[in-house]
Formats: sequence, C-alpha cells, structure tokens
Amino acid sequence: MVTRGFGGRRPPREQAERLPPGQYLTEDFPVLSAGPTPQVRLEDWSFTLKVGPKPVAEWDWEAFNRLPISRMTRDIHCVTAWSKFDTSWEGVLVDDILAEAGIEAPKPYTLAHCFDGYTTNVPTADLVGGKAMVAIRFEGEPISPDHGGPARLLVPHLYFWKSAKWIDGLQFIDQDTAGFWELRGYHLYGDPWREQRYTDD
Ligand SMILES: Nc1nc2c(c(=O)[nH]1)N[C@H]1C(S)=C(S)[C@@H](COP(=O)(O)O)O[C@H]1N2
Ligand SMILES: [Mo]
Repeated sequence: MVTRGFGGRRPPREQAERLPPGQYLTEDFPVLSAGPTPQVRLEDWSFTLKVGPKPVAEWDWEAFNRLPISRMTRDIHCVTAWSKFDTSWEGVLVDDILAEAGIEAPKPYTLAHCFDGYTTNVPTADLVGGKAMVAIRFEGEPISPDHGGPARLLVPHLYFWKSAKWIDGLQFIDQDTAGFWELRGYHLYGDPWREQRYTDD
C-alpha cells in the first residue's frame, strides 16, 4: 500500500476516514491558479452582491471587515488529488453577508466572481447554513496574494476549485451556470466524497 504524505502523526484509520476517494494527504499548501496572481490593493477592493444583473449591496474593505467574523477549521480537497487537513480560516459567513444586506438566499444558484475574471458556480444552499464564508485570514494571518488574498470564498465541502480566490462578489441566479473550470470539463457540483471531478462523474 502506498500512502503518500502520511507522516505518522495521525492514526491511519482516522486519516483514511477523512480522505475522500482518490485523494492523498499533503502538509504543504500548493498554489493552483489559472493565470497570474492579481495584485489587489485594499483601497481598490470591493465586494458586490447581485441578484441577477442587479447590484443589491456593496462593501469596501473597511466596511467588510466590520461585518461579524467567524472561524472555520476544515479539511480541503483539491481535484488534482491533494487534501489538507485542519486548515483554519477567519472571515464572514455567507449567512452574515446576506443578513447584512437584508436578504435571504434570493435564488437557487450562485456564481462567484473574482478580480482575475475567474468564476465558479455553487448551489446557494451550499453557501448558507454555516457551510461557506468569504475568508480574509488563513492560520491567523492575512491570506497571501497567491492563495487569494485579500479575500477568497471558502466552500470546504466541495472540491477546492469552488473556493474562488480574489473574490469580488456573489451573484444569485435562477439557473445553474457553469463557471471557468466547469466550462472546461470539471463537474458542475464537485462533491469530493462522490468523486465528482469531471463533467460526467
Ligand atoms: N479566482 C480564482 N480562484 C481560484 C482559482 C483561480 O485560478 N482563480 N483556482 C481554483 C483552483 S483550481 C483551486 S484548486 C484553488 C487553489 O487554491 P490555492 O492556490 O490557495 O491552493 O483555488 C481555486 N480558486
Ligand atoms: Mo484545483
């Protein structure tokens, strides 16, 4: 048996239970980006909520940082087969963003939009109920630019391509609409436990 990345620090059975099928454990944090890292200055940062084409709320960096901050410690799973356990993030739950905007999950699907033009689609139900946040800190520090700083989406129960880096908004939409990688062969939903890597998985 080959168990890549097993450092002997965790009981093998616990490790096996926490690793989705086809994944291996890593202690590093690989950087995976479709293009160059955009340098987003905090003074240029903004986050917009849209319902369909219509903007309904917008925050600059200072205002966003005044929203309630929550912490999530979760395992993350990349479609390229690495998983990393117990990553800890601080940020604003999508629930709290919606509450601040005075709206409730207005449409069944969501597209995340980013400063580099990247998009990814997630059912709105997978973003609420404490399942997802817009993270602004990783392991107690500001998120580094390569990992999506100033802010990235964190949807840890789906493959990590759904956790959009350099996020600048969420758009609520009626139809599930493929984003950047979903248009290029990745699964529309991306559940690591059902190994939904590619379109027809
Ligand atoms: N804006 C944006 N978000 C993105 C990407 C990207 O290219 N652009 N890559 C995705 C992919 S495929 C993965 S696996 C994770 C990687 O995050 P990391 O570089 O912090 O490991 O970010 C996702 N979010
Ligand atoms: Mo990825």
